[in-house]
Amino acid sequence: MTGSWKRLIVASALIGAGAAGCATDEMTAAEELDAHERAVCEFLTDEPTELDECGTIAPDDDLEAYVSRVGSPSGPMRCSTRHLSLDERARVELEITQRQGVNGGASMVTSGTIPVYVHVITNGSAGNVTDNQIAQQISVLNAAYASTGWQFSLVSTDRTSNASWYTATPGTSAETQMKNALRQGSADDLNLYLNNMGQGLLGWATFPSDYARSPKLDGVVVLSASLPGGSAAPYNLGDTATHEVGHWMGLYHTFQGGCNGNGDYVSDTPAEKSAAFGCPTGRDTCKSKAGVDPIKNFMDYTDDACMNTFTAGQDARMDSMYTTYRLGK
Ligand SMILES: [Ca+2]
Ligand SMILES: [Ca+2]
Ligand SMILES: [Ca+2]
Ligand SMILES: [Zn+2]
Repeated sequence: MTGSWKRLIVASALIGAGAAGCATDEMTAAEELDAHERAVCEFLTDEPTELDECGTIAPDDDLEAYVSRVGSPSGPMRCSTRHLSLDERARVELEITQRQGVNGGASMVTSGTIPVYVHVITNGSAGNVTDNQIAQQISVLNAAYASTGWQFSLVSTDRTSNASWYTATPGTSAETQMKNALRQGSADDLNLYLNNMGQGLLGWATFPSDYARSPKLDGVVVLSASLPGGSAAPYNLGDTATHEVGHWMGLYHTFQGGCNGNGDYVSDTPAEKSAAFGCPTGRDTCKSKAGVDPIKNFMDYTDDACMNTFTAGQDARMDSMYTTYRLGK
């Protein structure tokens, strides 16, 4: 989609499949995982300093071997929500700080029930998730967000057969057409699209700070098969939606920015160098920073059965983001 990933694909095409096969044979499982983590890290950011930190996760030749064999971001790739640039992050921090200054922050909203409009996209035969699965998905969201004060209430479900929207990915004209046609409500309404985006992706979301610029694009898209009872094991307990709604509420990945800088701008989530996969208990990728990696956090990349936590700091950030960018907008 952007930057480094595309460049890597081009490089791997030049290397050719034969060379890749030799290199792959020499990689251990641990090296393979490191290479995958670096590929994900580079996929999600264009920031030069953060790309440099991605480069410390795995050596260049391991990454080249990995990409030349895999060919595109595949395997576990929880979400393709892009990391905001450092300039954009700075703007968001300024805007939410200014909002907190209004009436001493007295009008900050800390809880509420968010209306949900569900848009089921099929290709005519596949993708027709049931009303029961959608009800279960809303229940999963409400359980996950219970500690934050935020809850979700289904308003309506519509169903559309469209082969192009069924495989829509972020940044495409299919995404724009789908959302222009189907989006309901305003900034404080959640639009949840269910499709089969492909490319090994599970979902993507827009941030609250994107709303003013692109109101029609606002919302969350998740893989139909990630709903409770879907086929995307180990990502079929409904926490892809939990994770993507976290972005929609203003949260970044716990591993954003790696070990340095502001990370996810939440003080009670320990810094994490790269996305975690599976459920690696005790993982500690930022040894110089306090705490083990927050692998159970909904904003990491671990399996649905592994993630079960939003922190108090994340709750406060969601409250602040909602108040600044969504409330009454
Ligand atoms: Ca709250
Ligand atoms: Ca943090
Ligand atoms: Ca640590
Ligand atoms: Zn994400």
